[in-house]
Amino acid sequence: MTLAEALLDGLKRHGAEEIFGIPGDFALPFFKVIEQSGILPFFTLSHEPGVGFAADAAGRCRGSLGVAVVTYGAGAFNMVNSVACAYAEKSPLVVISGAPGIAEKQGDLLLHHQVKTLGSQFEVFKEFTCDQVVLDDPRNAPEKIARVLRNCLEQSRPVYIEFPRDLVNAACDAVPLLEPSVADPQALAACAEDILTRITAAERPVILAGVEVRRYGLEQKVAELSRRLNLPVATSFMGRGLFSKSDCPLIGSYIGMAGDAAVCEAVEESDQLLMLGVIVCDTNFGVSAKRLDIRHTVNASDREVQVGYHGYRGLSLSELVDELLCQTESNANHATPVKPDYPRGLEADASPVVPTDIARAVNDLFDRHGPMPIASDIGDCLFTAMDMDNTQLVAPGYYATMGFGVPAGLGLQAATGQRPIILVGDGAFQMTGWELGNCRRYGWDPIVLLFNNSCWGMLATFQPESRFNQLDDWHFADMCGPLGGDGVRVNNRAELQAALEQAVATRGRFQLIEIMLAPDARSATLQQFIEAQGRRTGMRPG
Ligand code: S1T
Repeated sequence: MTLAEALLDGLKRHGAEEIFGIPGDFALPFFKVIEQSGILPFFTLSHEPGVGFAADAAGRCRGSLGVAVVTYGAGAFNMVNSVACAYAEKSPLVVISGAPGIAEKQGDLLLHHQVKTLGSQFEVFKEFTCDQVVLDDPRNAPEKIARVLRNCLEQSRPVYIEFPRDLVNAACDAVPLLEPSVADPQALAACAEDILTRITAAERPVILAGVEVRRYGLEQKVAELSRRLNLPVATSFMGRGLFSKSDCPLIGSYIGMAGDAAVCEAVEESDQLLMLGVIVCDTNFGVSAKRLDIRHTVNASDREVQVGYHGYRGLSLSELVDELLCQTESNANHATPVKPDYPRGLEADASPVVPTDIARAVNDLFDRHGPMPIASDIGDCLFTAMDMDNTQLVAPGYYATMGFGVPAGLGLQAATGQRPIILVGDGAFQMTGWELGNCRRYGWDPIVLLFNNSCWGMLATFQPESRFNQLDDWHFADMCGPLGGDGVRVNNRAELQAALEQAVATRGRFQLIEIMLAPDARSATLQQFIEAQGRRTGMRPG
């Protein structure tokens, strides 16, 4: 086989199911093989940030590799922010960049797309990928590809593969599957014992589950563990959407003082907090009422387990959860905690819409038609999502990049075949909303709920005196026809409910509902979040 075929076949055998990309001359030969070989389905989008977000989301919601293929320089650098997001939020994204051929590199001309040196791009991506390879020798390429893909999956972080264009058709062996890294069994047993002793001695133990639980496919196992140990489970803000399909004693999502008070109390008053795969960051712990007490905390993430003041290294979350299950017995008498009570029952009247109405309308819709997965951007739409039923959610809850929602929704539909709801603010829609124009070609039909408050609302909350946070009214709904979808603008609750029904009933075209909101209408969660952040940082909300 050729090096390009070996790479595609290796990606597939490591769990990739599709590719997102935008070609360029340094990547054209590889794109030709992608198309002609048909080894993996292939989708082109319009702008590299969207490519990165779509591939990231595809990997996130399937719990396997997402793949983004771009050209050298202008293409790859355009995707830097998306890859940074994937690194920060632990998403197994494979970045493949075309590159100048080995022969071309010998000449004395500067090559187009070259910035400083021909190695500059490699150095930039090295900073936020967990492993990298340049495929400059077909003889050792299979081993190197295998190493990089294994690290991508094991560390659940992006990796970078640079592919010189003159080696695409070089003869090459197949990519092997390497043995997984394994923890020291004695350390693993001791660590699990240590944790279980602490939980048995505690009065108010709680599990806080984060994104790694999804990344490593552990939802069912963690749910079983919580039943066995009779522990309530909260998710982190980033982990929202976990356990949507498992029978888990879930009490809600922990966002410190910004979120549900009962969840906040359960986590912060716990005398043994078992954090599984949580990103310990300011979106949850920065707004907590009190600091984490390390003495009463177990923190398992990034293949390390910190138990109080001592740590165990080289243990994956999967191995730890398996070992904890080995050391516990099933428990038919576990308590069922009170389920979170999300708002429902929208009054379909002529009142203007506020963000909580959108959550209410979506929950009512789920009651009538069944739950749908959600892709959300950052903005009040994500805080409003905390009032929606706990369905599958992909969102940049930690890195907080705008522009994620729309392309992530497309990635979600491509990867799972399920029709998603996309939540996005008007500011974020201005960045990557145009990727919706690619739906028609691929038959994607997401339902987009555009929160149009005609401003950068989160920023205006912090600094209301600044006029630059006001945005123009772009009338997004009017633009949908030529893009291949249907758009409708709604001004009140009755129109919102009718538009949602119409959207669900219309398949095969994307449906955009432009929900007009007053600039100062914000969800209670965002208001509390900004106030709590303000107390911490000294920035006072308006
Ligand atoms: N650029 C990018 C790519 N990501 C960002 N998060 C920002 C800038 C800063 C930023 C926010 S929130 C926000 C900006 C500009 C306003 C978002 O406006 P919109 O999408 O309309 O949503 P809403 O009106 O609900 O706020 C972050 C978090 O610092």
